[in-house]
Amino acid sequence: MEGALIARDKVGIQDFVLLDPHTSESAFMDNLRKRYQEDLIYTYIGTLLVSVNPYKELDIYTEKQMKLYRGVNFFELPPHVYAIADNAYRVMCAECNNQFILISGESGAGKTEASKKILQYFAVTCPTTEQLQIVRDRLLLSNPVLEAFGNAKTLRNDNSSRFGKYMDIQFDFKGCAVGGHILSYLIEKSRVVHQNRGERNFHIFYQLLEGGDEELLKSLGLERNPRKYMYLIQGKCAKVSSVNDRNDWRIVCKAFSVIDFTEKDLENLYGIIASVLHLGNIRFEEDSNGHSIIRNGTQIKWISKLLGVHLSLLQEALTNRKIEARSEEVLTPLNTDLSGCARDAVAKAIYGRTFTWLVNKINTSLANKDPSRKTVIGLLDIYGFEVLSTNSFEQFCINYCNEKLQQLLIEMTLKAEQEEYEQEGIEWEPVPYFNNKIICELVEQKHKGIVSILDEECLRPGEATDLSFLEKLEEKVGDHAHFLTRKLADQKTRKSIDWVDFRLLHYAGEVTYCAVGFLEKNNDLLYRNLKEVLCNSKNSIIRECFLSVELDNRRRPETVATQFKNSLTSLIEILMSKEPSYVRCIKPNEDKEPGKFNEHLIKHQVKYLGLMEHLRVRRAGFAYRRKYEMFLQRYKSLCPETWPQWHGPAAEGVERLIKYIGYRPEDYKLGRTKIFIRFPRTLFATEDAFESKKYLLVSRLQATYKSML
Ligand code: AOV
Ligand code: MG
Repeated sequence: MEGALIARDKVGIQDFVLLDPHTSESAFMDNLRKRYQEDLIYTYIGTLLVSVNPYKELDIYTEKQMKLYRGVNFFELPPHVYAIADNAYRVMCAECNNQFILISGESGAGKTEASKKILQYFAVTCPTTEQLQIVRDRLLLSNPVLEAFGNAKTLRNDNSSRFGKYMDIQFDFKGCAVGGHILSYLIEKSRVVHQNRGERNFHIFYQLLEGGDEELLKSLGLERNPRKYMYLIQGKCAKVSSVNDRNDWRIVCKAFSVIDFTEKDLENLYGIIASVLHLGNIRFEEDSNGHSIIRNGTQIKWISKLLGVHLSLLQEALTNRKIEARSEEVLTPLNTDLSGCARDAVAKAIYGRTFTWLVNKINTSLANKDPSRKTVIGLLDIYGFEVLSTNSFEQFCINYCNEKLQQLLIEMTLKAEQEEYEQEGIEWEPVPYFNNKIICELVEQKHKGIVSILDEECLRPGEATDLSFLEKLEEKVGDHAHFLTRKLADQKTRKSIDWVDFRLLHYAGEVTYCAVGFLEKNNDLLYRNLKEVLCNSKNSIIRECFLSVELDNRRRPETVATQFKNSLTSLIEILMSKEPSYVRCIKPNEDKEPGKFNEHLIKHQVKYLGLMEHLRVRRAGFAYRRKYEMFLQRYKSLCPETWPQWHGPAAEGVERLIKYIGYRPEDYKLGRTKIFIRFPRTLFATEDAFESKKYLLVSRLQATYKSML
């Protein structure tokens, strides 16, 4: 029975658990390197998958490969992201529970690619019906749409996700994919108006200019050359060799039609994309009083036409601020700088809200109306940890999000696992690990954390500044071991920190954040008169995005950081209620090139991802555990003594059962309420016997266990 034995790869070892028990970090690295050089990018640590980005197309994602992994036990084939997907699917079907696959790793490590491969795997291998084909297509095609609007070229990754995405794929009791639902997290809106050198705006702008036909561009008042648009030229790299904008445009258009966008939806949507580009080209100049006026009327006319908003009101709103004093409304003229800020705020607001509209639209098209029993597999693909030369509010949010996921992983693996052994009375030598909870608390603690301090400063308009925020931080969290500013730093490190910076020691390394812009980005305010203009838009997407109730609501909206913090808290709750599988992605080099295994960079990731600790816990621990009752209920047919019914205590029944089928003492331990099984293969062999019509096969099973001795 080959299935029960762990296949050896040509090169290296495919499960780190099988390396020498005293595996050092260098042996770990050796195995990873040897495999990587042979294009074996996947390796297990027990049931966790480690993946190293190959930066080239491999022929391991064919339909044939997918079918190979379908319904096959985990360790029978070389490690693969398909095996993780298939395992989650099978457990979901067998135990009727919800699963999730958490994919983590830093920017460019391969998370989005892995999540797409998993989705494709389900689309190809799950049973389906003719009616359900459309769901399948929509699930697959939701990706190119969201990537067009939510991904961009950064220095770290040519297709970097600039939003977080959690997707539930819903299955019916037959295992068919019947629907889906997407939650999106904080899109990096600031990119719409500003890009760092070497980076681009969101893909969709370039796709439209490159791929849209003449007539469409003409109707939108656009020129084909992206260099004509201020919002597209700041990074100085409109073209990227690895990205084919024209082709991607075609795919996005196809996706629009499959996802059920109407002609009108598309007209409105294109109008919005074009309006953002026109907005970027609006220039202001001063009149004789120092008040700003719009220099050239062409762009604003196009915007008024495309968004269906009143031309003179829009003009007025971009150059004046309306303040309500008692019951009177007073218009205060803006200077050119403030007008520029108002213009950028509109561009960011309409883009950000349109993105949310898109996600809702996709969700409507993926919604499954059948209320019958469903289980889900959740796929989490967020923006990875990133350190840029200048890190701002966006990096702070992204890195905090990564910090939270690392915490979830620790809670669900290293910590929970070790606590369970203790509770169950299993002898256990604790494995020490770094718990990043302390950093999460530094950011999110009520009243005392960075987000609360930032919010407090945002409540003092006119008085607070980014610098006063920094001072408050020094005052309140200055003694925290993971926090540093120039004032607090010692002589040696002082030079590398600017006066406007603060530094956090994240689980994945130090990041220096520039506090400039934190208050404004956290407040994310749009002048009231601009909102009014948009609320009266004739473009129905804009009207749906800017509801007039917002104008009546006098309460202060939640700040961006607090909204993000709350949405992450509920995400963690969603995940905690499901059974996890993990994919840990590693980025092999900074050059996005195949074949380059940068020891230093990879070792750093192995360290901060906690892979050695995970290995230690896995090796000393147990791969599977089941409550005695559940284990007995499932496998009782394998032993005449427990079949058809065992009347004594479940623990005793389990003991008889495993003795009968021949488990060796070192394969398992009996805890207070559960049986712990050391290696997956033991459980798989048991499961195989169960599946193959029970105790007819027990004798073969017994022989298998003997052969393992
Ligand atoms: P990320 O999602 O982890 O970064 P991606 O999944 O976008 O990273 O991967 C970055 C690039 O690496 C892709 O565009 C591919 O060119 C290449 N790549 C990754 N995985 C594979 C694979 N399995 N096979 C071939 N090429 C691959 V970020 O979204 O930046 O955190 O915010
Ligand atoms: Mg990504």
